[in-house]
Order: sequence, then C-alpha cells, then structure tokens
Amino acid sequence: MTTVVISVGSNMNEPQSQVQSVYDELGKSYMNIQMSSLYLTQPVGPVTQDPFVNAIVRFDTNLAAPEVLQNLLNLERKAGRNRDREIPRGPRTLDLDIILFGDEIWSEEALSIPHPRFRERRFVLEPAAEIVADQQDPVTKKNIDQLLMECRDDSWITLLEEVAVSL
Ligand code: PH2
Ligand code: MG
Ligand code: MG
Repeated sequence: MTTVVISVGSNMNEPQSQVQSVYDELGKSYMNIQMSSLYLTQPVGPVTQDPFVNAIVRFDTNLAAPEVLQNLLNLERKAGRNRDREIPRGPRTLDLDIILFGDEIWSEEALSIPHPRFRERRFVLEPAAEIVADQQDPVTKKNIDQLLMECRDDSWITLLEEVAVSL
C-alpha cells in the first residue's frame, strides 16, 4: 500500500465548494483519506487572477501512479476543467496535483513525481505540514516540516476554515 499526497487548488466557480467536494469524491476510490484545513492563498503565476483556495489530501492505495493520475484528471474534467482553454498557471476550476507517491520518483512528461515545484510553494507545504509533516521527499530526503522551514516563498497564505477530517 502506498501513501499518496495530493495538492488541491481552485480559484474559479466557487473555489471553496470545489475543494471541499474533492474529499467526498476521493473517498469513493481510496482508503484512509485525510484532508487539511482549507487555505486562501496568493495566486502564483504570470497573470492577474483571484486568490486560490488550497488544501492537501492524503490517502492510501494499491493502484499505480498512472492510474491515480487518470482518476484525478477525470475528477478535474468532472469539475468542468477544460485544459484546451486555459493559460499555464492561470485560473482553474480544479487542479489536483500528485505531490508525493510513497517514495516513488517519476520523470515522464505526463507524470513528474515528486511534483517538480512543490518545495518552493508555501501553499503546498503549509497545509501538508498539518497532516503529513513527517512524510519524506524521496529526492532531498527531507520531510515536509524541514522543507517548510527552509521554504523562501513569501507569498501570503491564510487559514480559511478548519475542516480537518479523518476516517
Ligand atoms: N496553482 C497554479 C498556479 N498558481 N497559486 C496558488 N496560490 N495556488 C495554486 O494552487 C496555484 C497557483 C497552477 O496549478
Ligand atoms: Mg495540475
Ligand atoms: Mg498545479
């Protein structure tokens, strides 16, 4: 069984309910799901856009990483996301990124794990520290707590709502 860490983000079409619904959707397919609190975060990217709602979800699975990726892409589509009509790092209804997949390392065009930029993103590390502080990055061998302590991203992040839940 593999522990998977997913980053959830939205800044379009009721971002808060987009993010909250992910917990129920993932609960249909995965075991031991846990979700961090929701955070309102400064948008990072080349265009002016609304703040994001971000959270982190962790779960366990026996599926392989490409299968989980397909499942996440389906959920993004179900939320109305159309990749043909969006700007890189621009506004999106729902973004589900695999941050860590156990200690696996993937370097394919469609599947890059650990997420190549997660160590520089406070909007990933801060919610992750809430629920998977001890999870190790297989590349740097540092855990989430250490990566957060060393993170130089000074963009703002504020707690939106306590929703930490676990089964
Ligand atoms: N996602 C992006 C681009 N910029 N900024 C914040 N604050 N949160 C995100 O989830 C985010 C972003 C592309 O996926
Ligand atoms: Mg993505
Ligand atoms: Mg993303």
